[in-house]
Amino acid sequence: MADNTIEILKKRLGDSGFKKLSVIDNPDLHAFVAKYLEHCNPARVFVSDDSPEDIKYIRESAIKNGEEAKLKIEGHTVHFDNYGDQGRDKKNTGILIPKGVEMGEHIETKDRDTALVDIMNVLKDSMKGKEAYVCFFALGPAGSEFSIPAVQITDSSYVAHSETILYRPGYQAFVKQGKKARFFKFVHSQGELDDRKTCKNLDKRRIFIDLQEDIVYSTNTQYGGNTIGLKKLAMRLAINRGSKEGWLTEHMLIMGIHGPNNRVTYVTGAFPSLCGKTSTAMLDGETIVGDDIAYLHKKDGEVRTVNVEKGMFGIIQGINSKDDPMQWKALNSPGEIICSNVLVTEDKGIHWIGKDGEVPVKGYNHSGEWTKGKKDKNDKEIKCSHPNARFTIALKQFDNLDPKADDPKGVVVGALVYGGRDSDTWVPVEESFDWAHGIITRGASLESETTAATLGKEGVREFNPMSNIDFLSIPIGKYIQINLDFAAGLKKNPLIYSVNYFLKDKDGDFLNEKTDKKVWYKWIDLRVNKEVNAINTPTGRIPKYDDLKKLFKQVLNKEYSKEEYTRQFTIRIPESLAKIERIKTIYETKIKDTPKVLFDILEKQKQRLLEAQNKYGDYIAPDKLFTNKKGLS
Ligand code: SPV
Ligand code: MN
Repeated sequence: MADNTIEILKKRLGDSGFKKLSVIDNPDLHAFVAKYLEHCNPARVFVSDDSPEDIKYIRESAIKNGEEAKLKIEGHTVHFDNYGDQGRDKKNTGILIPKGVEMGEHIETKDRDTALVDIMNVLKDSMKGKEAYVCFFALGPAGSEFSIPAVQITDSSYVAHSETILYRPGYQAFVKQGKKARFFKFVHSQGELDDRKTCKNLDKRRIFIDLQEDIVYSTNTQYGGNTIGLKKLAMRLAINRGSKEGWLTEHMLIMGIHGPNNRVTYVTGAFPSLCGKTSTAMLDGETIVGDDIAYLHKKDGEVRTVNVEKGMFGIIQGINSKDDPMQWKALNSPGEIICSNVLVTEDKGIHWIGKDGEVPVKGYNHSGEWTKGKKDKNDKEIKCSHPNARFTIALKQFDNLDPKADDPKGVVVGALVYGGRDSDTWVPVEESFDWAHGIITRGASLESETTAATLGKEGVREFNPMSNIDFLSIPIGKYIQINLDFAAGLKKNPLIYSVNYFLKDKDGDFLNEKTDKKVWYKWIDLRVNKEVNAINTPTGRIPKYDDLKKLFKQVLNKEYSKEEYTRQFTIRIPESLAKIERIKTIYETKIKDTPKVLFDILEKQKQRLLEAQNKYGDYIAPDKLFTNKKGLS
């Protein structure tokens, strides 16, 4: 350790903290911690070595500091973010880039030199009078080749507490790896707080990602997506690192589908926020590995994946006893859970939009004291909870955790699924012809309609390749090329699917029930294991009616009619053509480094659609395509 680093650390950490840090033989780590503690100037510093006492200290600090309050059920707490700090702040989140580097218009960037000066100004003395926490985590399972060590400095006990629930402990990995640790670094300060312990200076909110130093800075915000370093902030660093090393970081759930004879097929799924990602990962009868972030590596000719996390930062809106029995049970049982931005009633119970039972007439929520009908400054009604209200829970609290969730080797990926909120184009489930066709026509063409949870008009389609657009730290064209190249050298490519849980008929009614998705995944398992045929369409391969009928009966005990099937699986040619035009235009006009093959694949799809349109008209029922064995694959 350099002399001045030792001096600073001794002064800042005290004996016990200094000892914990010096056990780790990594001068870069020491210099990093010393630099930001000296600059942010907290009154005290707590270093966690992941011991049960240290974890307990962090948990209790959140209550003592007033960032969390205890609820009626043992182990449950509530945390509030400021009324204007309820989601990811896309505008003030930026990748720092040196002059001359371009990321394209979809990726928010800031000039690196200017931003670093700015952030250091904002961070100066930002922790004054407060306690800072220095915590170590692993992104990925312990002892895994996939895993990346990470250190978090934060003055928020809520952030530190959330991370102890969501991520695997990392202190031992730092000790073991010493100088060899190639770690990510996160500096977070919530800045000044108001009486409610929420951020006061939202105008100074910044989330800056410095790829050069693998550091993310976050200030004047508390909302988890902006502050929990290991979540969406680490994702940007990991996408950049993986792009240089040949592996992928995806906004994907990982789940085990349980097929015949105790077979388990692992599937990953990418969905934009609020499009059913967590509810898919939690499908009953199946097992969850993860619900948000996956690292995918190639190993011995196979694709393997791990969950970067060990917990869930789940949306609480809409959780009810019928549709989400496992989350419901956890939310009604003792255990460690942080609920954020929900309604707290006098008896320390909670309520949220879509919970079973009557909405209470009053309570306390993200807007302060609340009574039914309360309006905000813009005359907008404040619901009992925020649509993006969340609950933070360790996956081990669920009975459906997959036994391989912590396997350092990860699980073998049988299929990748892409889905968005799409009212009129994609059928409920469809297989791609091959890897490149799937990456281009599913992943790279993913769109999702905006919901009430985001500001602005509802139902507007937004382009969101691989559901990863908010987290990209490399240009989109390059990212797509890396996805295409990922299949090189594989012995057997995972199959690629699109799913659509939101398809509507002409009257605007949903064509499927929420639970129907169970059947799509069982069908995917059968396809991956080559147990059923599928019908060729101009856009891919769809299930045969007989197979679905059988699965609906087996899985949901439901009579699935031919009429329902035809309505759901009719190929919509005008909508499919319009989608190709929209996607092509974006890649042509807005993305400079689009791989040429993207246009080739879209063009071929267009030609197939036009041919089919000529032959059968605008809307093609599956029966027309499946007249003989020739229509099957
Ligand atoms: C998402 O919005 O995709 C989330 C929550 O998983 S956040 O942490 O805000 O990104
Ligand atoms: Mn997410």
